[in-house]
Amino acid sequence: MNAKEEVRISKLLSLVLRHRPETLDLQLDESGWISCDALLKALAKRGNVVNFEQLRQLVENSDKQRFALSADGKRIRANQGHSVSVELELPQESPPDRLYHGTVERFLESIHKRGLIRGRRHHVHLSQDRSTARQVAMRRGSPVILVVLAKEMAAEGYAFYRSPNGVWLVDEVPPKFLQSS
Ligand code: HQG
Repeated sequence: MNAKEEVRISKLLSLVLRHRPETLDLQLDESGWISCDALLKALAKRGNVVNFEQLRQLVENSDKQRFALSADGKRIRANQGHSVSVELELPQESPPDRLYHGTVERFLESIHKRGLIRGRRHHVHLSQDRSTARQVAMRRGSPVILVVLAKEMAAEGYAFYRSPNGVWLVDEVPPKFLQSS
């Protein structure tokens, strides 16, 4: 697959593995996994002929490590970002002092009132560093970076999870734990 083709298939996989498995007549198990075999067959049925080695490379090359293969290589799932109900069973981890969230000006008023909310996703996504947060925000416009007082939140009992691709996940961030940078 060339790079353009890989991006196209990666976008299709994000749709199927996070949001709409029914697009390819597929079902995820309760932890979000699906058999690679079933996935490749369903893709081929719709004219996207991909072999296992190409799929393995796509998982490996994914800029944000969006997908994971099971240890035996038989199953695949999205690392995070789901809107369908899945239990990722991610380990709870102690966050660093500060985490970052990239957003845009037009959301700030609401964020100051309600804090960060997860919307359609399972969690609010936080970044380990400012530059990653900036990239996340740039999908929507001119970036505004918010500092999250992660350690203070954890001390008050909020659970933090870390996805294998380094994204930090929390259920919410109340306004008192947010600072402008
Ligand atoms: C905003 C991409 C109003 C929030 C990225 C964000 C990331 C509020 C938007 C991953 C709000 C939600 C996630 C409130 C939060 N009022 N707006 N109270 N609370 N928001 O896409 O963090 O390419 O669901 O600031 O790289 O932007 O999908 O979350 O702007 O890792 O792999 O509501 O998605 O990765 O947007 O991005 P999203 P996000 P992928």
